[in-house]
Amino acid sequence: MAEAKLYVIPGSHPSRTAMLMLDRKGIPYKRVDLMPVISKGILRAQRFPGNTVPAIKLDGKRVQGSTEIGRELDRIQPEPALYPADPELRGKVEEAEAWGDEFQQKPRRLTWWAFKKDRAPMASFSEGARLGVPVGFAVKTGGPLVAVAARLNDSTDATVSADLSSLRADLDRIDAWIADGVLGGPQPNAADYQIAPSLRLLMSFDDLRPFIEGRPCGEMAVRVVPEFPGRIPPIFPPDWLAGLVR
Ligand SMILES: N[C@@H](CCC(=O)N[C@@H](CS)C(=O)NCC(=O)O)C(=O)O
Repeated sequence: MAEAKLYVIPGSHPSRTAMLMLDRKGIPYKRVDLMPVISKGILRAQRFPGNTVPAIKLDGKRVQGSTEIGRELDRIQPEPALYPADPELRGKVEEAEAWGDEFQQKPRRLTWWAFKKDRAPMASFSEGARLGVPVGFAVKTGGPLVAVAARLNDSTDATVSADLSSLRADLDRIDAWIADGVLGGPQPNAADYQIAPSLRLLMSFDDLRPFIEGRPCGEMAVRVVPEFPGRIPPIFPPDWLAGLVR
C-alpha cells in the first residue's frame, strides 16, 4: 500500500479519531499539521471535496470526515474490524458513532469560546505538531484566526452556556451505551474512536475534567485515547457549570 497522508489540525478531536483508527489497523501514514482556518484553503488546493480535517489521501483516493475514513479503512483492510460483525450491534454502534459525529461540535464550540477569552492555552494543544511556524508566534498573532473560528463555530455565550447545561445528559447517554456494551468493550470500535477524543478534549478543561473523569465515560476516554494534548485553566462562569453538579 502507498503511504497514506493524513491532514490534521493539532488538538482536533476528529483528527485524533482518524489517527487512532489508522494506528489500530497498523496502516502507516504521514501526518500533515495545518493551522485552523488556513486549513480550509489548503484542503481545497489539495482537491478535497470539503474543507475540514481529518482528510486523507489513501492509495490515491481522497477521503474526508472521521466517519467516512473509518468506513474506508474497514473497506480496504477489513481486519481488525472497526465495526462489529453482528448486525444488531453494528446498528447500535453506527447510531452511537453518528451521534458522536454531531457531539463533536460541543467541545469544538467550547474550545473556540475559551481561546477567544485567552489564547495562551492554545500552545499546549500543539505538542508534537509541526506547524511550520513557532507555536509561540502562532499564538501571539492568532487573534484574527481565533475570531474567525469562533464565529464559524457559533461560539457565543448563549450557545456555550446551553452546551454546558446539556452536557450532563450527554455524559449519561454515553455511560448508558457503555452499560449496554455498545461502547467501552475490550477492543474499541468506530464509535469508541469517535466519542473518546471529544471527551478527551472536554477533559482538557480544568472546569470540566472533575465531572467526567470519575464516570465510566471518563475511564473509557482515557483508555481509548491515552495521550491527548492541551490544558485550559478554569474559564467558565461558575453558574454555567451548575447543571453538571450532581
Ligand atoms: N464531523 C466532521 C467534522 C470535521 C471538522 O469540523 N473539523 C474541524 C477541526 S476539529 C475543522 O476542520 N475545522 C476547520 C477550521 O478549524 O478551520 C468529522 O468528523 O470529520
